[in-house]
Amino acid sequence: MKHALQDYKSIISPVWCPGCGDYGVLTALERALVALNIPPEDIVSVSGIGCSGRFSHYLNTYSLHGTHGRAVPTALGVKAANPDLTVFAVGGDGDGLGIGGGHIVHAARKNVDITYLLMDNSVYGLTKGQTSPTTPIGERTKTSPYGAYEDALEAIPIFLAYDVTFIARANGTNVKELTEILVKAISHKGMSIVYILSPCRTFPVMDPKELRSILHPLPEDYKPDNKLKAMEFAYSKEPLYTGIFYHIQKPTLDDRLNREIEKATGKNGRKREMSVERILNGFV
Ligand SMILES: Cc1ncc(C[n+]2csc(CCOP(=O)(O)OP(=O)(O)O)c2C)c(N)n1
Ligand code: SF4
Repeated sequence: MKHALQDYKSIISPVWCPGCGDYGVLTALERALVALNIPPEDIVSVSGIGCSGRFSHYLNTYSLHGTHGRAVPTALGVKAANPDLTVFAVGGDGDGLGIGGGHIVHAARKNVDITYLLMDNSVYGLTKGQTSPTTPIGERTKTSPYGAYEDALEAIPIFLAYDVTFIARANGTNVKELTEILVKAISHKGMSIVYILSPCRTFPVMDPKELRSILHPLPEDYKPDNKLKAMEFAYSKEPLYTGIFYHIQKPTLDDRLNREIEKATGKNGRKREMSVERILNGFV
């Protein structure tokens, strides 16, 4: 059956402010799902807390709106339990790089096959405009009235150091480019992070026009298999590159777990059958 855009649209309408960058991200993800024709019932979207954390309500898929900073480990658990599902983790820079920052490295070490949409607006939007881990130094916010005094975190070099197997940066307002990147990220076998610049309109830190003027796609001959080259391009501020910085293959968490199950039981781990009934019977 061929799925249409309407199949992925939730009956709940987004309550984001008019002009919020998150609208573009939702549209791009819906288009990517149409392109890949993944049945909505085979998808789970797990989100953290924040304006971007509302995302999971707005997709007509199974969804889990979890706790602040825990989208990645929760999505990891979902994928480990049922590897046939397409699993998304979704959240903001506060959720993913502040309170939840410690989780990314461990998901990366396992190379769990999830797609993480990290929507960065360089501010805490939901709680009304506090400084976030990616607020540029000197920027005035509600909690930094004299300008942010900490260094902003460099997300892409950190993901590279963690050896996340698919790393991309995209502009949330460029729906065409983001859709193309999401199709590749979802198709990738292993952990993918799509780091999306998604400006907040109500507590603006990034000016969308200024942002567009410095953004540039990675060069056409750029090859995403060289981590040192990727680091060099990731640190560039002007231009600020968009596209796929890094893309390599490694065993996924599912591959690793299956190997362990085979070692322990001598049976093909992929054929493990799990059901609530079976687990409960184990206690009888
Ligand atoms: C444990 C915990 N601490 C703090 C909060 C308050 N809180 C809710 S959302 C949020 C930050 C959201 O910022 P971000 O992740 O950047 O998302 P945005 O709203 O900008 O999309 C905070 C601090 C919370 N809900 N739970
Ligand atoms: S406060 Fe900012 S991030 Fe939140 S919905 Fe409004 S524009 Fe979007």
